Amino acid sequence: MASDRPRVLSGIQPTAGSFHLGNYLGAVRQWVALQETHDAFYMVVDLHAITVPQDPAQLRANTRLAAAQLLAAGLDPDRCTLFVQSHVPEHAQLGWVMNCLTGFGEASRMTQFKDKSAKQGAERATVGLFTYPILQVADILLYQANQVPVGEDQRQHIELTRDLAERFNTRLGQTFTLPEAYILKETGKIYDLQDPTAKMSKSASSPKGLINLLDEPRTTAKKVKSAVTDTDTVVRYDVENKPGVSNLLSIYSTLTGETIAELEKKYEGKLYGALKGDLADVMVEFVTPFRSRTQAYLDDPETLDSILAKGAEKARAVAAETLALAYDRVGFLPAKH
Ligand code: AQP
Repeated sequence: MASDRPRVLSGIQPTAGSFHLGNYLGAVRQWVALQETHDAFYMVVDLHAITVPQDPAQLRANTRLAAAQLLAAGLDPDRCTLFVQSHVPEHAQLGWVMNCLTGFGEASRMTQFKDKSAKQGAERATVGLFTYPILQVADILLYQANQVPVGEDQRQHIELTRDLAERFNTRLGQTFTLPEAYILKETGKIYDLQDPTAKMSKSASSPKGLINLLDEPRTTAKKVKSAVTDTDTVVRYDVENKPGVSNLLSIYSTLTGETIAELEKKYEGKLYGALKGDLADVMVEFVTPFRSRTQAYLDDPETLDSILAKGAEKARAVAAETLALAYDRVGFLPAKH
């Protein structure tokens, strides 16, 4: 594997059965493209998943399902390293070191924690949920990643990663690469189809605005056709005044490669129904083969597990080297084997 390429690292949680359109357009689609130009490490972040309660059998199934969806989306194990986070114990090990470098106030400012803990009641939130951004810092630094392809909601965590890497390097000597967020303007935030000012999210209050890629295509088409727009009739990209239509245009444009300007022209003089109907067709065309490719990987769990085993081995080789350096810098006495 070429190692003179810049490195990317990213992860996705196995917390819902299906990926949603926000996960795909905000992150996974970029992962697929970046494996061609970068030394790419992608993982299913099961350690992050248990920051909220998980049924063990379901978590195992969802971990395989997440890997199957990543492969179905186009990740190629010969072009990237695909693995499961818990298969590489160095994540938790470096996570602890980074915990000890993070200020309590600094961690308290993470808006994702505030949002997520508010949803489930702050009292019930786990300490793991509070510190998950710091585990994410370790995830990224272990691979000396240059770029981290994620959605807009993760920007603050990449900033935290840079801050902690810099702090560690300054106090203990140059150890970690400072990563940059790789966030596309057009798809960094995909919005809920029923509430186009809120992020599309698996924990939205209603499933109507959430497009799950593994849903029945009929359901998907229906959700697109009943997307909330506005009382105006002009198909125009204007996030401020027409968030619903703008969201549909972003999704349409990304999936088909047609520019927003081309789409505005195409729907000139037409009603929103025409835009929604066509986008529903585009979505169905996209999800139908995605669903069958995912199923094909699930039908062959041995191949899937062996892809993940090879990925973990490759990931560990890199992670172990970084952890050893970090442990040495911290001053841990080396273990004699
Ligand atoms: N709406 C979105 N638009 C763009 N990118 C998004 N991502 C998530 N939602 C959007 C990006 O997807 C990647 C994986 O995120 P995750 O592992 O946090 O997946 P999730 O738990 O399914 O994401 P949710 O739905 O956002 O979870 P909750 O409801 O728990 O908050 C990340 O790169 C993320 O930015």
